[in-house]
Amino acid sequence: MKLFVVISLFLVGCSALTTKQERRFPDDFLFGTATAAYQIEGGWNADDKGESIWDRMTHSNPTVIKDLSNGDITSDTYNNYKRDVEMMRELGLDAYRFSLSWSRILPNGLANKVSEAGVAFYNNYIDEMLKYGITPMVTLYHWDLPQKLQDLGGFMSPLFPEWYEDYARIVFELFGDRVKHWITFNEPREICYEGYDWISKAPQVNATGIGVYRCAKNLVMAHARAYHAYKNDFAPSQGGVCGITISVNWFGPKTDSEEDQFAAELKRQGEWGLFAEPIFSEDGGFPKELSEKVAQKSIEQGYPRSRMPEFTDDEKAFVKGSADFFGVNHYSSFLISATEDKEEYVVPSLYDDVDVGSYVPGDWPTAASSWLNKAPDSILNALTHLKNKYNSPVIYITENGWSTSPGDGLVDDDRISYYRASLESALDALDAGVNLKGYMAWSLMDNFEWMEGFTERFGLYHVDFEDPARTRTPRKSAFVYKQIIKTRVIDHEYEPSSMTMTIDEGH
Ligand code: GBH
Repeated sequence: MKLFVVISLFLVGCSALTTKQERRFPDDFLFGTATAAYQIEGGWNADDKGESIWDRMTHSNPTVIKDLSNGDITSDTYNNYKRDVEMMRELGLDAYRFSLSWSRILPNGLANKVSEAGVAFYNNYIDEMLKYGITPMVTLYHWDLPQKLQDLGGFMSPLFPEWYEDYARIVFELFGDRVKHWITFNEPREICYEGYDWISKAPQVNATGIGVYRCAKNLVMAHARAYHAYKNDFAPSQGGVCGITISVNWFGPKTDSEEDQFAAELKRQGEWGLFAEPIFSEDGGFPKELSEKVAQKSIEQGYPRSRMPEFTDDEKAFVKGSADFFGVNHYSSFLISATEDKEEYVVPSLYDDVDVGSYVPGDWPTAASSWLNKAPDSILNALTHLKNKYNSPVIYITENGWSTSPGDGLVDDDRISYYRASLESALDALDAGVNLKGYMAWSLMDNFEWMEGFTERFGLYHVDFEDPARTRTPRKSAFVYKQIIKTRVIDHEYEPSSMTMTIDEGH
């Protein structure tokens, strides 16, 4: 009898193990890491590279960056790209997401002059990845607008979609024989809201309550122009896909009340609906409830018309469906209230238009970045919402990661626990039928964290910014991520046996 109990316990144990092992990521799931040009490249004026809005802002107004730093050299990928690819091989990555610096390719921003040196740099980087079977996933725009285009109005200019299409065509032509995954823009909300409304990032144009919506429309039109250019003139011969990356954090209602549920919906519309709705929804155009609210407030505030522009029917039709996939940058969750947790918002502004409160429960761990928390079911909630709302689009998680402080060392157990929780949540999303095809960890290595400079670290690899060689050293999380990629399973017990990195056979 005793033996029987022992044996059946053993069997139960085994089957629990097998069920656990059945929670595997599919073999064709793309595991990667992500970076962005201005954050890692350096070489800010190498060869004939043109000035970007981040070069201009950090040089002319250095105190806006927390540690007075800038991206002039940063991780110096411009001189270290082979080491970067070696790190990708060490991790066993399937894919690598990075962005192109527009003014490195077109020093004037406009298409009259292409930089040979700039193109050579990206050719070398891409070819080095392909040599080792790593799939490049390329973002055309990750925030570093050529300053010359800013001088002409940047995202406020009605000409912006035209400039962007010209740039996109050049890039597809140059690299499309080898690059099959294109992302037009990284995080429109951050571009438009933080650049033209809340002015927390370059170009810091104070057009609050107006700039964000104007930018949103121009950006979405630019995206659609690049998408159609690709589908009509490049995809037939090159055979790739083109999408957009939007920051989709999760905003749920703080209580079950109808007011809070509506508040959460308004918040989602203001955070990412502005960009997702015109592209992915059935109806097209800006989100309905938010549009109505902005129109009404605008009139009350004495404006002759809504501060939010409209899309014509032709424009709606042109933009609708203009993405082969939805790129999701996901970091945090927030609970939204119609009445509580509100702050004083500038009038007019996107936040004042949305006019809700945002709350983070005390038991959700927070990273070195104030806005970054570890919430239960964060990815599952965000992705199932997108699936239901937008008819099951193909989704890539194009960023997800955790920040630590510079002194925190190489043993980053909090980051590991965040990654494991995120990936469990991604598996839950797969189980729920979300069409999720890949996951890019932010970030391959420490880099210039925008307004926070080098005071927040996101890397699987530590970068020594004091060292002219910018030596890269794997953190513990690098070994854990590597193991997950290799086995396609999240083993919560796994501990690396040493901190020495090697390249596995076949990579
Ligand atoms: C991503 O943005 C970016 O794409 C990437 O370049 C960046 O390095 C990475 O995240 C990590 O930050 O401090 O309260 O003013 C994520 C979305 C939106 C997060 C703006 C930081 C600033 C909020 N980001 N937010 S606050």
